[in-house]
Amino acid sequence: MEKFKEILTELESKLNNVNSLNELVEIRNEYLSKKGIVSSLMSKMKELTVEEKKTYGKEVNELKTSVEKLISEKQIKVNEIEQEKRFKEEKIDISLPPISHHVGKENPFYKIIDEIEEIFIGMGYKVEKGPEVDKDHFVFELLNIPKDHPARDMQDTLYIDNETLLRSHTSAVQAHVMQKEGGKPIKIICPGKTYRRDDDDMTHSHQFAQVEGLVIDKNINLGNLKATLELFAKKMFSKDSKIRFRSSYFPFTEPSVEVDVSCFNCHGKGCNICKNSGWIEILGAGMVHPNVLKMNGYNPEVYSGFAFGIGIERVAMLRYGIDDIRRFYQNDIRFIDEFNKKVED
Ligand code: FA5
Repeated sequence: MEKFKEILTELESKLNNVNSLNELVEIRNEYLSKKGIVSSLMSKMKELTVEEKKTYGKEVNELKTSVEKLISEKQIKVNEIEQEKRFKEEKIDISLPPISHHVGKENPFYKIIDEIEEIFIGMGYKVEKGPEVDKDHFVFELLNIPKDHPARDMQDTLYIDNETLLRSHTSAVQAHVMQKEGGKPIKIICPGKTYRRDDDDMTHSHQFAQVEGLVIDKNINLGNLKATLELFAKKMFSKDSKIRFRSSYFPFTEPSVEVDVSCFNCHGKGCNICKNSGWIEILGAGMVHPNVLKMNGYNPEVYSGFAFGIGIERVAMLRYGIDDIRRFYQNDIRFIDEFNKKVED
Protein backbone atom coordinates (compact mmCIF):
# COMPACT_ATOMS: atom_id res chain seq x y z
CA MET A 1 0.00 0.00 0.00
CA GLU A 2 1.41 3.37 -1.08
CA LYS A 3 0.49 5.11 2.17
CA PHE A 4 2.35 2.52 4.28
CA LYS A 5 5.48 2.99 2.16
CA GLU A 6 5.28 6.77 2.82
CA ILE A 7 4.91 6.10 6.54
CA LEU A 8 8.06 3.95 6.51
CA THR A 9 10.05 6.47 4.44
CA GLU A 10 9.02 9.26 6.79
CA LEU A 11 9.98 7.11 9.83
CA GLU A 12 13.37 6.35 8.28
CA SER A 13 14.14 10.02 7.74
CA LYS A 14 13.03 10.88 11.28
CA LEU A 15 15.24 8.08 12.68
CA ASN A 16 18.22 9.44 10.71
CA ASN A 17 18.10 12.58 12.85
CA VAL A 18 17.78 10.72 16.16
CA ASN A 19 20.89 10.86 18.39
CA SER A 20 19.56 10.16 21.86
CA LEU A 21 17.45 7.62 23.70
CA ASN A 22 14.92 10.31 24.67
CA GLU A 23 14.31 11.23 21.03
CA LEU A 24 13.91 7.55 20.13
CA VAL A 25 11.37 7.00 22.94
CA GLU A 26 9.29 9.88 21.54
CA ILE A 27 9.30 8.31 18.06
CA ARG A 28 8.45 4.87 19.44
CA ASN A 29 5.46 6.41 21.25
CA GLU A 30 4.40 8.25 18.11
CA TYR A 31 4.35 5.03 16.09
CA LEU A 32 3.86 2.09 18.42
CA SER A 33 1.93 3.31 21.49
CA LYS A 34 -1.75 2.50 22.03
CA LYS A 35 -2.77 5.73 20.36
CA GLY A 36 0.16 5.69 17.94
CA ILE A 37 0.12 5.65 14.11
CA VAL A 38 0.30 1.85 13.76
CA SER A 39 -2.51 1.19 16.30
CA SER A 40 -4.81 3.69 14.64
CA LEU A 41 -4.20 2.04 11.25
CA MET A 42 -4.98 -1.35 12.80
CA SER A 43 -8.20 -0.09 14.37
CA LYS A 44 -9.45 0.69 10.89
CA MET A 45 -9.86 -3.10 10.31
CA LYS A 46 -13.24 -3.12 11.97
CA GLU A 47 -14.64 -0.83 9.24
CA LEU A 48 -13.55 -3.24 6.45
CA THR A 49 -15.23 -6.21 4.77
CA VAL A 50 -13.90 -9.73 5.32
CA GLU A 51 -12.24 -9.70 1.92
CA GLU A 52 -10.62 -6.27 2.44
CA LYS A 53 -9.47 -7.31 5.89
CA LYS A 54 -7.34 -10.10 4.38
CA THR A 55 -5.07 -7.80 2.33
CA TYR A 56 -5.24 -4.78 4.67
CA GLY A 57 -4.54 -6.93 7.72
CA LYS A 58 -1.52 -8.55 6.06
CA GLU A 59 -0.08 -5.18 4.98
CA VAL A 60 -0.70 -3.40 8.25
CA ASN A 61 1.00 -6.31 10.13
CA GLU A 62 3.99 -6.08 7.78
CA LEU A 63 4.08 -2.31 8.44
CA LYS A 64 4.09 -2.92 12.20
CA THR A 65 6.96 -5.46 11.89
CA SER A 66 8.97 -3.03 9.72
CA VAL A 67 8.38 -0.13 12.11
CA GLU A 68 9.45 -2.28 15.09
CA LYS A 69 12.55 -3.49 13.18
CA LEU A 70 13.60 0.04 12.16
CA ILE A 71 13.15 1.33 15.71
CA SER A 72 15.00 -1.57 17.41
CA GLU A 73 17.88 -1.28 14.91
CA LYS A 74 18.10 2.40 15.71
CA GLN A 75 17.97 1.59 19.41
CA ILE A 76 21.20 -0.48 19.09
CA LYS A 77 22.89 2.45 17.35
CA VAL A 78 21.63 5.01 19.88
CA ASN A 79 22.88 2.79 22.76
CA GLU A 80 26.33 2.78 21.17
CA ILE A 81 26.24 6.57 20.72
CA GLU A 82 25.16 7.10 24.34
CA GLN A 83 27.84 4.74 25.65
CA GLU A 84 30.51 6.52 23.61
CA LYS A 85 29.35 9.84 25.01
CA ARG A 86 29.48 8.51 28.61
CA PHE A 87 32.97 7.09 28.13
CA LYS A 88 34.15 10.49 26.94
CA GLU A 89 32.46 12.38 29.77
CA GLU A 90 33.55 9.97 32.51
CA LYS A 91 37.11 9.57 31.33
CA ILE A 92 39.57 9.59 34.26
CA ASP A 93 42.64 11.71 33.68
CA ILE A 94 45.32 9.63 35.41
CA SER A 95 47.88 12.36 34.76
CA LEU A 96 46.30 14.57 37.48
CA PRO A 97 47.84 14.44 40.96
CA PRO A 98 45.62 12.64 43.49
CA ILE A 99 43.63 14.65 46.03
CA SER A 100 45.61 14.32 49.23
CA HIS A 101 43.83 13.32 52.42
CA HIS A 102 45.85 14.80 55.24
CA VAL A 103 46.17 12.44 58.15
CA GLY A 104 47.23 13.84 61.53
CA LYS A 105 50.73 12.90 62.64
CA GLU A 106 52.54 12.81 65.90
CA ASN A 107 54.59 15.83 66.94
CA PRO A 108 58.21 14.85 67.83
CA PHE A 109 57.48 16.46 71.21
CA TYR A 110 55.07 13.61 72.07
CA LYS A 111 57.35 10.98 70.53
CA ILE A 112 60.15 12.01 72.89
CA ILE A 113 57.81 11.92 75.92
CA ASP A 114 56.94 8.31 75.00
CA GLU A 115 60.64 7.45 74.69
CA ILE A 116 61.52 9.07 78.03
CA GLU A 117 58.62 7.29 79.75
CA GLU A 118 59.71 3.96 78.26
CA ILE A 119 63.27 4.38 79.55
CA PHE A 120 62.15 5.21 83.09
CA ILE A 121 59.37 2.61 83.20
CA GLY A 122 62.14 0.14 82.29
CA MET A 123 63.94 1.30 85.45
CA GLY A 124 60.85 0.67 87.59
CA TYR A 125 59.37 4.18 87.68
CA LYS A 126 55.63 4.97 87.81
CA VAL A 127 54.23 7.79 85.63
CA GLU A 128 52.30 10.46 87.59
CA LYS A 129 50.23 13.47 86.52
CA GLY A 130 50.15 16.94 88.06
CA PRO A 131 48.19 20.17 87.47
CA GLU A 132 49.52 22.83 85.05
CA VAL A 133 47.59 25.53 86.93
CA ASP A 134 48.79 25.09 90.49
CA LYS A 135 49.06 26.83 93.87
CA ASP A 136 52.02 28.92 95.00
CA HIS A 137 52.10 26.59 98.02
CA PHE A 138 53.06 23.54 95.88
CA VAL A 139 55.12 25.29 93.19
CA PHE A 140 57.28 27.26 95.65
CA GLU A 141 56.60 27.12 99.38
CA LEU A 142 56.63 23.34 99.91
CA LEU A 143 59.85 23.29 97.85
CA ASN A 144 61.72 25.52 100.28
CA ILE A 145 61.09 28.69 98.24
CA PRO A 146 59.22 31.02 100.62
CA LYS A 147 57.61 34.29 99.45
CA ASP A 148 60.23 36.92 98.55
CA HIS A 149 62.95 34.24 98.08
CA PRO A 150 65.32 35.51 95.31
CA ALA A 151 65.09 32.11 93.50
CA ARG A 152 61.53 33.09 92.50
CA ASP A 153 62.98 35.70 90.11
CA MET A 154 64.41 32.95 87.86
CA GLN A 155 61.00 31.33 87.61
CA ASP A 156 58.60 34.24 87.21
CA THR A 157 55.35 33.07 85.62
CA LEU A 158 51.75 34.06 84.92
CA TYR A 159 49.63 34.48 88.08
CA ILE A 160 45.87 33.84 87.89
CA ASP A 161 45.52 35.37 91.40
CA ASN A 162 47.95 35.87 94.33
CA GLU A 163 48.00 32.14 95.12
CA THR A 164 47.26 30.50 91.73
CA LEU A 165 49.73 30.37 88.84
CA LEU A 166 50.88 28.51 85.73
CA ARG A 167 53.54 26.21 87.16
CA SER A 168 57.09 27.28 86.33
CA HIS A 169 58.54 23.78 86.79
CA THR A 170 57.25 20.23 87.22
CA SER A 171 58.97 20.10 90.64
CA ALA A 172 55.59 21.12 92.08
CA VAL A 173 54.60 17.48 91.50
CA GLN A 174 57.21 16.43 94.08
CA ALA A 175 55.16 18.08 96.84
CA HIS A 176 51.83 16.71 95.51
CA VAL A 177 53.16 13.14 95.37
CA MET A 178 54.88 13.29 98.77
CA GLN A 179 51.67 14.59 100.37
CA LYS A 180 49.68 11.84 98.65
CA GLU A 181 52.06 9.00 99.58
CA GLY A 182 52.22 10.16 103.23
CA GLY A 183 55.67 8.87 104.16
CA LYS A 184 55.87 5.80 101.86
CA PRO A 185 58.78 5.22 99.39
CA ILE A 186 58.38 6.97 96.00
CA LYS A 187 59.75 6.29 92.52
CA ILE A 188 57.96 8.38 89.93
CA ILE A 189 58.37 10.51 86.84
CA CYS A 190 55.91 13.18 85.73
CA PRO A 191 56.02 14.74 82.24
CA GLY A 192 54.12 17.98 81.67
CA LYS A 193 54.00 21.56 80.42
CA THR A 194 55.60 24.44 82.28
CA TYR A 195 55.56 28.23 81.80
CA ARG A 196 58.07 31.01 82.52
CA ARG A 197 58.68 34.64 81.76
CA ASP A 198 61.73 33.71 79.66
CA ASP A 199 62.82 35.46 76.47
CA ASP A 200 62.34 33.14 73.48
CA ASP A 201 65.49 32.19 71.55
CA MET A 202 66.84 29.01 69.87
CA THR A 203 66.93 27.04 73.13
CA HIS A 204 64.42 28.94 75.32
CA SER A 205 60.65 29.18 75.07
CA HIS A 206 58.14 30.82 77.44
CA GLN A 207 56.20 27.54 77.25
CA PHE A 208 58.19 24.33 77.46
CA ALA A 209 57.93 20.93 79.09
CA GLN A 210 59.81 19.01 81.70
CA VAL A 211 59.88 15.49 83.07
CA GLU A 212 60.19 15.50 86.81
CA GLY A 213 61.75 12.51 88.52
CA LEU A 214 61.54 11.75 92.24
CA VAL A 215 62.91 8.83 94.20
CA ILE A 216 62.52 8.66 97.98
CA ASP A 217 63.53 5.72 100.12
CA LYS A 218 66.03 4.71 102.77
CA ASN A 219 69.72 5.03 101.79
CA ILE A 220 69.27 6.88 98.52
CA ASN A 221 72.47 8.76 97.62
CA LEU A 222 74.05 11.00 94.98
CA GLY A 223 75.69 7.95 93.36
CA ASN A 224 72.19 6.54 92.63
CA LEU A 225 71.24 9.84 90.97
CA LYS A 226 74.40 9.88 88.85
CA ALA A 227 73.98 6.25 87.75
CA THR A 228 70.31 6.88 86.87
CA LEU A 229 71.05 9.97 84.78
CA GLU A 230 74.00 8.35 83.02
CA LEU A 231 71.86 5.37 82.08
CA PHE A 232 69.13 7.71 80.85
CA ALA A 233 71.63 9.66 78.72
CA LYS A 234 73.12 6.48 77.25
CA LYS A 235 69.70 5.11 76.31
CA MET A 236 68.36 8.41 74.96
CA PHE A 237 71.44 9.66 73.05
CA SER A 238 74.17 7.87 71.14
CA LYS A 239 77.11 6.25 72.93
CA ASP A 240 79.27 9.10 71.56
CA SER A 241 77.27 11.74 73.44
CA LYS A 242 79.09 13.16 76.41
CA ILE A 243 77.52 14.16 79.70
CA ARG A 244 78.76 16.90 82.01
CA PHE A 245 77.76 17.48 85.63
CA ARG A 246 78.09 21.02 87.00
CA SER A 247 77.47 21.89 90.62
CA SER A 248 74.50 24.19 90.88
CA TYR A 249 71.93 25.61 93.24
CA PHE A 250 68.22 24.85 93.70
CA PRO A 251 66.51 25.70 97.01
CA PHE A 252 64.81 22.28 97.05
CA THR A 253 67.94 20.10 96.55
CA GLU A 254 71.24 19.88 98.39
CA PRO A 255 73.68 19.23 96.79
CA SER A 256 72.37 20.36 93.37
CA VAL A 257 73.72 19.67 89.88
CA GLU A 258 73.05 20.76 86.35
CA VAL A 259 73.56 18.22 83.57
CA ASP A 260 74.70 19.15 80.06
CA VAL A 261 74.97 16.98 76.93
CA SER A 262 77.50 17.64 74.15
CA CYS A 263 76.01 19.76 71.33
CA PHE A 264 74.54 17.70 68.44
CA ASN A 265 75.46 20.39 65.92
CA CYS A 266 79.15 21.09 66.58
CA HIS A 267 79.96 18.00 68.68
CA GLY A 268 81.60 20.11 71.36
CA LYS A 269 83.51 22.57 69.13
CA GLY A 270 81.17 25.51 69.77
CA CYS A 271 78.42 27.02 67.57
CA ASN A 272 75.51 29.47 67.78
CA ILE A 273 73.11 26.73 69.01
CA CYS A 274 75.21 25.92 72.10
CA LYS A 275 76.33 29.54 72.46
CA ASN A 276 79.92 28.47 71.67
CA SER A 277 80.17 26.31 74.80
CA GLY A 278 79.93 22.92 73.06
CA TRP A 279 77.26 21.85 75.59
CA ILE A 280 73.47 22.08 75.91
CA GLU A 281 71.91 22.05 79.33
CA ILE A 282 69.13 19.48 79.55
CA LEU A 283 68.34 19.02 83.21
CA GLY A 284 68.66 20.14 86.79
CA ALA A 285 68.89 17.66 89.66
CA GLY A 286 70.02 17.04 93.21
CA MET A 287 69.37 15.33 96.54
CA VAL A 288 66.00 16.30 98.00
CA HIS A 289 66.59 19.04 100.61
CA PRO A 290 65.86 17.89 104.23
CA ASN A 291 63.49 20.87 104.64
CA VAL A 292 61.44 19.64 101.67
CA LEU A 293 61.28 16.11 103.08
CA LYS A 294 60.18 17.49 106.46
CA MET A 295 57.56 19.90 105.07
CA ASN A 296 56.02 17.07 103.04
CA GLY A 297 55.81 14.47 105.81
CA TYR A 298 59.09 12.52 105.48
CA ASN A 299 61.63 12.19 108.28
CA PRO A 300 65.03 13.27 106.81
CA GLU A 301 66.80 11.19 109.48
CA VAL A 302 65.24 8.05 107.98
CA TYR A 303 64.54 8.92 104.35
CA SER A 304 66.61 10.50 101.61
CA GLY A 305 65.88 11.00 97.96
CA PHE A 306 66.94 12.49 94.65
CA ALA A 307 65.02 14.52 92.12
CA PHE A 308 65.61 15.76 88.60
CA GLY A 309 63.84 17.96 86.05
CA ILE A 310 64.60 17.23 82.37
CA GLY A 311 63.78 19.76 79.62
CA ILE A 312 61.77 17.72 77.09
CA GLU A 313 62.26 19.96 74.05
CA ARG A 314 66.02 20.16 74.73
CA VAL A 315 66.17 16.35 74.73
CA ALA A 316 64.11 16.19 71.51
CA MET A 317 66.42 18.78 69.89
CA LEU A 318 69.49 16.73 70.73
CA ARG A 319 67.85 13.46 69.76
CA TYR A 320 66.50 14.62 66.38
CA GLY A 321 68.98 17.41 65.55
CA ILE A 322 66.37 20.19 65.74
CA ASP A 323 68.08 23.58 65.59
CA ASP A 324 65.40 25.84 67.11
CA ILE A 325 63.05 25.14 70.04
CA ARG A 326 60.40 27.48 68.56
CA ARG A 327 59.70 24.95 65.78
CA PHE A 328 57.77 22.82 68.29
CA TYR A 329 55.18 25.58 68.66
CA GLN A 330 54.91 27.07 65.15
CA ASN A 331 52.33 24.59 63.86
CA ASP A 332 54.25 24.01 60.62
CA ILE A 333 52.92 20.72 59.19
CA ARG A 334 56.15 20.27 57.16
CA PHE A 335 58.12 20.12 60.43
CA ILE A 336 55.86 17.38 61.84
CA ASP A 337 55.94 15.47 58.51
CA GLU A 338 59.74 15.29 58.71
CA PHE A 339 59.44 13.03 61.76
CA ASN A 340 56.76 10.74 60.33
CA LYS A 341 58.29 9.77 56.99
CA LYS A 342 58.83 6.14 57.97
CA VAL A 343 55.13 5.79 58.80
CA GLU A 344 54.16 6.92 55.26
CA ASP A 345 56.78 4.73 53.53
C1 FA5 B 1 64.23 23.44 87.22
O1 FA5 B 1 63.24 23.78 86.65
C2 FA5 B 1 64.21 22.54 88.39
N1 FA5 B 1 62.86 22.38 88.83
C3 FA5 B 1 64.83 21.20 87.99
C4 FA5 B 1 65.10 20.34 89.18
C5 FA5 B 1 64.21 19.34 89.49
C6 FA5 B 1 66.22 20.52 89.95
C7 FA5 B 1 64.43 18.51 90.58
C8 FA5 B 1 66.45 19.74 91.04
C9 FA5 B 1 65.57 18.72 91.33
P1 FA5 B 1 65.82 24.60 85.53
O2 FA5 B 1 65.26 25.93 85.64
O3 FA5 B 1 67.31 24.51 85.34
O4 FA5 B 1 65.47 23.68 86.77
O5 FA5 B 1 65.13 23.82 84.34
C10 FA5 B 1 65.35 22.44 84.10
C11 FA5 B 1 65.46 22.16 82.59
O6 FA5 B 1 64.31 22.68 81.93
C12 FA5 B 1 66.62 22.90 81.94
O7 FA5 B 1 67.80 22.16 82.06
C13 FA5 B 1 66.17 23.00 80.51
O8 FA5 B 1 66.39 21.80 79.83
C14 FA5 B 1 64.68 23.19 80.66
N2 FA5 B 1 64.32 24.61 80.56
C15 FA5 B 1 64.36 25.56 81.51
N3 FA5 B 1 63.93 26.74 81.06
C16 FA5 B 1 63.59 26.53 79.76
C17 FA5 B 1 63.07 27.36 78.72
N4 FA5 B 1 62.75 28.62 78.90
N5 FA5 B 1 62.84 26.81 77.49
C18 FA5 B 1 63.13 25.50 77.29
N6 FA5 B 1 63.60 24.67 78.23
C19 FA5 B 1 63.85 25.18 79.45
